[in-house]
Amino acid sequence: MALQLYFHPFSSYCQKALVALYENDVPFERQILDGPDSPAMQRLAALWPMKRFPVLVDGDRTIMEATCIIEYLGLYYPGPLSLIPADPKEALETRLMDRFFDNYVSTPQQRIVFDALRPEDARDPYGVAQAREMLDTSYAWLDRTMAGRTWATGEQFSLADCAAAPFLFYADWTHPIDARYANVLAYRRRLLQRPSFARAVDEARPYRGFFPLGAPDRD
Ligand SMILES: N[C@@H](CCC(=O)N[C@@H](CS)C(=O)NCC(=O)O)C(=O)O
Repeated sequence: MALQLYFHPFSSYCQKALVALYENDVPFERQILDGPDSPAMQRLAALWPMKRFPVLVDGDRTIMEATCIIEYLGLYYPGPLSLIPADPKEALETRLMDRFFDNYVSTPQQRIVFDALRPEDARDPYGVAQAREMLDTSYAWLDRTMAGRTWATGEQFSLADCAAAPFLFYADWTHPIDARYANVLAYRRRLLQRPSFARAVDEARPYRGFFPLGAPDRD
């Protein structure tokens, strides 16, 4: 039975998993979560009560969390590109950068976007200001870290780049990356040119109207 991916094309965490699938041309069936009452969403709720996505189903196994999905693909469906280095010390560097993108780029970015979706009287300006401050700190740290690197950990495209691609994409829409962070901006451009991510971005184009802060007319 084919792998099933429960996802939405516009979701950043889903794009993280899609980049890994596309990098190695792994075949899978699309279970698109098109609305809270869709049949796919009902099946997802039965598989994973948190109802967070992406979720991968492989026969009777359910794998949640984008990072774990990518680790799972590497173990059970390996392709020509290994997204987690075989060397454990290099693998640690990859996981470290992956954690950075999840926790310090995506988390504050989502906080700002989800705040915009709240009713006006339930908004949290203090939390949004903190999230913006964290993104500024992240951009500054990443700019220093990326000096002389092509991809997140050096010259090898990895799990960490699968995370960086959608998270920097949406972070720049949400809280623009200042021109002084030239290394981060150049890295974001390289990610956009990577065919696996370019495909995910193209597939998500029809949904840009969903972006609550207004999608910019670029990328
Ligand atoms: N920790 C999860 C986060 C997944 C996540 O937050 N996905 C978002 C879409 S980008 C989601 O499920 N949103 C639906 C919701 O919050 O109810 C992962 O790494 O996969």
